[in-house]
Amino acid sequence: MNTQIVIIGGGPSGLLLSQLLDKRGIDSIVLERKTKDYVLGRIRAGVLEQGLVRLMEEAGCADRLHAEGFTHDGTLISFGDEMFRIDFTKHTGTPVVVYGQTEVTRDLYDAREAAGGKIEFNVKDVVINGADTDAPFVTYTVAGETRKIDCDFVAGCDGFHGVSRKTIPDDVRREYEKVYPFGWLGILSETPPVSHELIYANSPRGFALASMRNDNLCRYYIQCSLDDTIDDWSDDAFWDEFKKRIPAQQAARLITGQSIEKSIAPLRSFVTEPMRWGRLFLCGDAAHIVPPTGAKGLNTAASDVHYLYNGLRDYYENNSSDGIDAYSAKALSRIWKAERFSWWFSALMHRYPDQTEFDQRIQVAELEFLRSNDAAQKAMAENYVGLPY
Ligand code: RFL
Ligand code: PHB
Repeated sequence: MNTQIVIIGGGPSGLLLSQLLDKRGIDSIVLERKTKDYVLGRIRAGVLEQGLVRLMEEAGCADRLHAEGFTHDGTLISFGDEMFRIDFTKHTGTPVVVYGQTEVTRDLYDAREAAGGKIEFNVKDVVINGADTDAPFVTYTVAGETRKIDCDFVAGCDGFHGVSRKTIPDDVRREYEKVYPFGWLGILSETPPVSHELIYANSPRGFALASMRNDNLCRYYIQCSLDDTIDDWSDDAFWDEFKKRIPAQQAARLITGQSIEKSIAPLRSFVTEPMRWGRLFLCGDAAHIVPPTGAKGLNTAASDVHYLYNGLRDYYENNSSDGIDAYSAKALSRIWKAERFSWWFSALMHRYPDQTEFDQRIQVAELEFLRSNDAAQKAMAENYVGLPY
């Protein structure tokens, strides 16, 4: 077999890249380790920057997002019973859109299927060969049969645990990592949202987040210990704890219900450099991870896809390597800013095991400054809605 681009990973980055390339007549094959249902069963991001919305439009996949997504002009931040709002539209002229990653992925799968796109599921033993030569090829097995695809380029969109990043030799690859001493316990419940906008809550008992998917589907999180398992948290225990971490007024009107999904995610900041090795390009979680506090994971994956897609277009349409040569530096420059924002917002909102009373007073001082200072709010809003690309 052969194709122009082999895309490893059928998550949002891989599918979006494949769909955008197809619009320009550039051929790709997507290799996904899991089944489609498994990929669609992962409950992850909920907040989309305008950059991702524009890419979905360009990919011809934004109709449902426009019809069903919720435009949010701001977000709420609480500490104890104090709460204030960051107005995105006032400070930046740009809102965000609340629309689940599951739905983004579903829309992309629908579009790929409608266009007859090639996606192989349940692939195993993916190996990227000759990425540092002019003739790369990818081998894998599916249903016990080994297959080979010759290609021009490989896009590694296979997430944090994929094979693409590890294909880059140790003496070329540099990794930067920070692991946080807590996790997020998240639940999904078919209840109306406690607030029209997200609430990010700093409380003496730890962080909490009230998010949503639609008028009758909520996504709520609490900071938890890394030793906790979901069996330690009955629904009642979750709701009791969640209510203690958001302002009393909101807690009083919270509608609780049975959870339909419950999971614990560890928090990590991670960047690998460079994001290109020969004819292999890394995109999304394969190259970088942020703690979810700033809602940047899926959105940084989207900016990578934008730079790579435009670089590949330049290569095929204008016979120029300038775009792909600049890919790693351009993507990383934006990534590090999103890493900084996510790290800062995480540090502001969580309880750390070794936090002293001094550290806590500093958090409160910073929250009070943010509540009262227009310039600080503008900086926060600019980062939250997404830096330009
Ligand atoms: P994905 O989604 O991990 O997809 C990678 C795909 O590659 C497949 N794969 C392989 N396929 C073939 N061969 C192999 N060897 C393979 N190894 C892996 C995997 O099965 C998978 O299907 O990476 P991608 O596409 O780069 O997308 C990244 C996003 O999924 C991620 O950044 C976000 O979900 C992060 N995130 C959030 N991002 C936001 O922008 N806003 C948010 O509000 C937000 N909230 C979150 C989040 C992530 C969370 N968790 C659980 C990590 C909230 C949570 C709780
Ligand atoms: C979500 O809805 O899952 C979500 C929203 C905002 C975040 C993280 C997760 O910062």
